[in-house]
Amino acid sequence: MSGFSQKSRLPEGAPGIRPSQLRGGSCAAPGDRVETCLEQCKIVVADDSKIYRRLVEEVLAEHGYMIYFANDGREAVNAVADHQPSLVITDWEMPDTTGIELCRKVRHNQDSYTYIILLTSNTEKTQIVEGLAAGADDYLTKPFHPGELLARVAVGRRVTELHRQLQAKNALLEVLALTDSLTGLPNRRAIEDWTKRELSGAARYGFAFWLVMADLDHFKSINDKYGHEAGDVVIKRFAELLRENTRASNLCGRVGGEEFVVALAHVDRAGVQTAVERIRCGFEAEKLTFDGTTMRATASFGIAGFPGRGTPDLDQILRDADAALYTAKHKGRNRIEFAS
Ligand code: GH3
Ligand code: MG
Ligand code: MG
Ligand code: MG
Repeated sequence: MSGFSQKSRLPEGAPGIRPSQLRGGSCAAPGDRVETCLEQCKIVVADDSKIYRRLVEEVLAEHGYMIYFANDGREAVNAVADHQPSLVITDWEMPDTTGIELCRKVRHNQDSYTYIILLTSNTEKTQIVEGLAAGADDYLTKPFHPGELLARVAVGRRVTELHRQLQAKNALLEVLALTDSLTGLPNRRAIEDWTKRELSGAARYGFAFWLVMADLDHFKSINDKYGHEAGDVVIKRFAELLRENTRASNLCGRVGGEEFVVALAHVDRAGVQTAVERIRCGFEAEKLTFDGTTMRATASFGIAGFPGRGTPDLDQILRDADAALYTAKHKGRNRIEFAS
């Protein structure tokens, strides 16, 4: 997109990866979706045979797995949805479904990767191929060897752990890619995405939308006089002020350098003027301190809007806000100008 002209650097202050949950408690006999609670690796065991549920439990429970039992397909689907297990160990034939059908359902619904092991008395290769094609990761034939079950579960656990780490890192990267590192505000890309969405909403539902371009005044001289770090302090404080004065339905961000954008919706011209004037006055009144030195700074603002009628043109709105900002600078800075 053309309008927002500067680039922000890569961010550092984004939310951390969610730690996996730890749970504890007492163990229960195999049966109706009983929780056998040891540590955090959750396994749903779906089998209509009580004997096999018990056999699986005997192998896994003492190795710290948290087991949820399901007697049939419906219970298994619910248990997977409720507990988001790392693994599902499923029987091939159950009263209301097949292990293959369960594989398909788990694959279809899942938010995070679940490793599926088919446990079957069926040694027919064609059926095993069918199971793997339906989404199973592995299979074991009944009667199973306890050590082999444990080993295959451990493989599954490693695979899901890797999947989940990757997923968490991707989520973090997504946040980082939209965050400005110095201020923690949304960056240029995030603002672009948001304003495009918001502007099309404004056109569809007929509400007003405003873009405010803000630029710190004589900022180069602040850097020259007090140093770059002091300049950063000023930028961060301005960002905080924007955040403090931005309602949940609006957005503010740093487009780069000492330039910021505020986007406001559902407000008239007088409302925008009041909101921006509050920011301008607040910043002007700030005593900014760095290394024991007190500094003062001001900012200029250019505002352009979409009235909620006609076809919006984001690039034009940005050009208009930029031009208004230029006028504010030209007229002496520390002031607000609306696009003509
Ligand atoms: P005007 O009132 O016309 O906007 O003047 P100005 O000095 O603010 O504008 P100019 O574009 O000449 O200078 C902007 C300065 O902002 C130059 C650049 O070094 C500085 N700058 C850009 N990004 C950062 C940053 O992340 N930290 C600091 N400390 N300075 C920055
Ligand atoms: Mg069965
Ligand atoms: Mg500038
Ligand atoms: Mg400036």
